[in-house]
Amino acid sequence: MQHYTSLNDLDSLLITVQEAIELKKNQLQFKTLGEGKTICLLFFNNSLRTRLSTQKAAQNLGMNTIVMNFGSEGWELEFEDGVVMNQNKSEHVKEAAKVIAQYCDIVAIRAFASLTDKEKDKDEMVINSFKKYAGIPVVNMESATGHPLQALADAITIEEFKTVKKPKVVLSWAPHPKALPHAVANSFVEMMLLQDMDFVITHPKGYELNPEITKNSTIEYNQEKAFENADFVYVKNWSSFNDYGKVVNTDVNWMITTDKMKITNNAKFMHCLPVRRNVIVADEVLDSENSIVIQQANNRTYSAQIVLKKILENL
Ligand code: AN0
Ligand code: CP
Repeated sequence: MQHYTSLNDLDSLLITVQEAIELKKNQLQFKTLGEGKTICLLFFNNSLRTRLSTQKAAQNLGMNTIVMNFGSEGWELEFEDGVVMNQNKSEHVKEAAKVIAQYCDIVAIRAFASLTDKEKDKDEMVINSFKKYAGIPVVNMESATGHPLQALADAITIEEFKTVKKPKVVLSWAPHPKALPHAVANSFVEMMLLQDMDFVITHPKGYELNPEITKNSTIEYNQEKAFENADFVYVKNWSSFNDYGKVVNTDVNWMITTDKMKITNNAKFMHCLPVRRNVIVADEVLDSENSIVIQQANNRTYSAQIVLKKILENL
C-alpha cells in the first residue's frame, strides 16, 4: 500500500480486519520492520487517541516518531497557487511538504474540515497538497471528509464483539453544542457499505450526510424505530451537510439514554470519543457494560499498526 487516505486504499477491508486481530495477539511480532524509519505526525487540530495510538503503533513496528502540533507551533501555511503572500501565511505547502519529507519516510496528517467552504473541504486540499509535494506516503489521521483509521478500528471492534454473522448496526446522530465535522460518520458509512450488514442511519431531518457517500443506505428519521433489534448503536454528532457546517437542530431528545438502549437487542454502544456526557449520551449508558468505547479506542493502535505495516512493506 502506498498511501492510506481512505478505506479504498485497502485491498480488502475484511482481510485487513482479520490481519489486525492477529497482530493484536502479538503486537511486537514485526518490531524490526520499521527499524531506521521515521514517521512525522502533523496535527493541525487537537487529538488524544490518534496522536498516542499512532505513535504507539509506529513504535511497535520499531519506527521513530516525530510529532508536531502544526496548528499552534507551525508557520501558517498557504495552499493556493500564485498568491501574493503578504498576509498572515508565512510558508507555502510546496516548500513545507518537501522539507518535511526529507526528515521522515511517512507523513501522517490531521487537518479537519473548515466547515465553511464545502468545495475546498471536498477537494481535501491539505492531504492532497502533501500527497502532491511530499513524494512520500501520506496517512490520513482525520481529514476534511474522512477518518479512515477510526473506521478501521471500528470494523475491528464490531468483528470482535458481534455474536451473529450479519448484525444490525445503527449509526445515530446525537446533539452537540458545536458544529462538528462529517469525517467520522462518512468513513463509518463507507466501512459499513464494504460489508454485508444490516445498516441503518438515523438523524433528524436536515442532517443528511453527503448522498454520494450514503448512496443507497437506509435512512430512518425515527430514532426509536431505527433502534429496534439493533446489535450495535454507533453514535456521533455531525453538523449539517446541506446547510454546510451549520448546527440546525440540538434536540436533546436525540441523546442516547437507557430507555432507548432498551429498545435494542441488548446493543453494544460505540463512540469514537471524545464524547460529551449527558449531551450525546447519558452517564448510565456510557458507564454500562454494553459500552465498548474503551475497547474501541484500544483498537486504534492495531488499526494504525496494520496500516503502517502495509506501507512499510511497500517502501
Ligand atoms: C472531532 C470530530 O467530530 O470530527 C474528532 C473526533 C475524532 N470531534 C470533536 O471535535 C469533538
Ligand atoms: N477518535 C479520535 O480520533 O480521537 P482523538 O480526536 O482524540 O484523536
